[in-house]
This record gives sequence, C-alpha cells and structure tokens, in this order.
Amino acid sequence: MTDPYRIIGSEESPFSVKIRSYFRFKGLPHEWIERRDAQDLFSQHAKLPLIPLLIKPDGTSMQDSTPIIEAMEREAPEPSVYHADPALNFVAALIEEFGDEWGNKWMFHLRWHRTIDQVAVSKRFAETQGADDVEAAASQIRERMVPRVWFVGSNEVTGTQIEKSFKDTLTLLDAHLTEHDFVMGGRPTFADFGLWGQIYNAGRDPTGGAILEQHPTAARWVTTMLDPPSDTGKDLASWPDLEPTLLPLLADQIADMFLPWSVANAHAIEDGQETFDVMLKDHRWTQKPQKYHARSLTALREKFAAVADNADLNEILVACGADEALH
Ligand SMILES: N[C@@H](CCC(=O)N[C@@H](CS)C(=O)NCC(=O)O)C(=O)O
Repeated sequence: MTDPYRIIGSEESPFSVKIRSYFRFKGLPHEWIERRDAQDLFSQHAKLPLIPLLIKPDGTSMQDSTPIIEAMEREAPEPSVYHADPALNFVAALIEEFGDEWGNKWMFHLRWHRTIDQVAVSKRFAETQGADDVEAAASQIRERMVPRVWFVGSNEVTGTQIEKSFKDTLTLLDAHLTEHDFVMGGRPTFADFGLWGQIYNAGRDPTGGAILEQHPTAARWVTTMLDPPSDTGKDLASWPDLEPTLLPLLADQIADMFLPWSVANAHAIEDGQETFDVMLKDHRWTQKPQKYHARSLTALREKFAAVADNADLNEILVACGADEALH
C-alpha cells in the first residue's frame, strides 16, 4: 500500500492550513502532522525552516504552498482548482497572490499588535507546543514574536491601514459571497485557499475574530473552507456574474493597495534600500523591504506574461486598475 502524503504544519500557520484545506478539497489521502511532533522528519526533509512541508509517497518533499498546489494539480488534476477560462484563471492566481502576500500582514499584525491578542496567542502557542511552564513559555514567545511585526510591514505608520484593509476586504467578500458560494463561483479555486488561510487564522484570535464575526457570510465561507466539499455539484461563474461584486475587491484592495505596495517593495529590493515609502490610497506606507515578495511578484508577472494577450483579461485588469503593475 502506498503511504499517503504527509503534511507537516501547524494550525497556527496560514500557509499550512491552506495546503490542508486544498488536500481535503482534492480528496487526497494525507496525514497531517503537527510541526512539534515531527522534529526528525522535518530535519530529514526540509530545505528551509518553513512550514508547510509536504512529503510525497515516493519520499520526495516540497515547500512553498503555491508550487505545492501547482505540482499537485499536475499529479491529481480532478477536481481542478483552476478556472477553465484563462482570463479568470489568472484573476484567481492574482487573488491567491494577494491572500498569501498581503493577507499575511492582516494576520500577523492582528495577532501580535494588541496586548489582548499577544497574551491569548502566546498562551495558545505555548500550550500547543506542550510547554511544562505555559506562562514562562508564553512570555518568551511573546518577546520573540512582537518585534517581528516589523518584518511584515506592521508599524505605527501602517497599523491603521492594515486593519482597515482587513475590514474592507471582509466587507467586500461578505457582499461577494452573498452572491457566490466561493470566490470564483460554485466551488473552490486557487482564489480561495490562500486568502482563506490568512483570514481563518486571523479569525482565531480575539481582535480578528471579533471583526470576522461582524461579517457573517464571509465567516460562513471561512467555516466551509476548513473542510471544503470535493463535489459541490455547482459550476464556476463567468465574468458577467462575478463582476458586480468581485471587481470592487480587485479594484479597492488589489489594484489600489496590494499591487502598488508589491511594486514598490520590488524596486526597493532592486535598489538595495534599507526601508521604502509608498503612497497607498493617499496614506504613506513605510517598511523594510521583503525579499520573498519581490520573487513572488516576478512569478506572478510570469504567469501574466503567458496570458498577456488575452483581451478579456486585459479588459478586467484595466477596469480594476491592475494592468500597469503586471508588466
Ligand atoms: N511562501 C511560503 C511561506 C511559508 C511560511 O512563511 N511559513 C511560516 C508559517 S505560516 C513559517 O514556517 N515560519 C517559520 C516558523 O514558523 O518557524 C509558503 O507559501 O508556504
């Protein structure tokens, strides 16, 4: 008998639960192993100190959630997470990039910015890790994690913008998911998993959870995506059906916030800057540049280059204002 796929991850890790949700949707046999229970296995297979780590039945392993999903789609194409329409398939990839790279700021900021969250989350982490002295372990975790909010761009200048972006995204998603069960229509696609992982994790903490509760339709999608049905019996939607409620999300959050940030971050890396400033919707944003995001913008632009002559896609991107950033 073939061993199932093994996913080493953590409930606290948005990228890990993203992959677990994907495996559940695909109906692929897999074993979920909490990172704390897999020290040796992790060291044997991991090339980077990051979760999730996927170990395949043949003993090879992979890290990085987006390439993991792409590789698995080649191995097990059905049910597909791709949209058959190439224009909408790219839109889904853009939303996944937004979820992974921008949504992570919401999650990390909300988790470690306020005392109430720092206390609750560090205690939960310490308990999950099986610490003997939970209080002592929690305060060590807190001391280590709180200064790290800087790395995702959370600071005294950007904190309000990050929280507003989380709330605005949930408001837009709430309206969209009132019309559609999932981001692209009747079943999950690439657009759901990454965005979901960040919102799910933000929603497990006091402040993020209270905000999520105010958006009941989005909250219901969060619950569904924890274990998404493999066969919803419903189709994906076409652009005319998605446009009324999806275009506002693409315009307001992706074209006006995420992409200008991503482009400015990539320039800052290229120029070797220590910190960078960019105006996002008339508000100054400042942070240290993040290397990984510059690489993932390049990957997104490569995906765009493959469909750059698609007229429907260009119409969508011009309508939301995302066209320039992708060239
Ligand atoms: N781009 C990676 C990001 C993975 C990542 O940042 N993982 C975090 C947890 S969510 C991590 O492992 N951080 C180090 C740690 O927890 O020790 C992916 O998509 O898988």
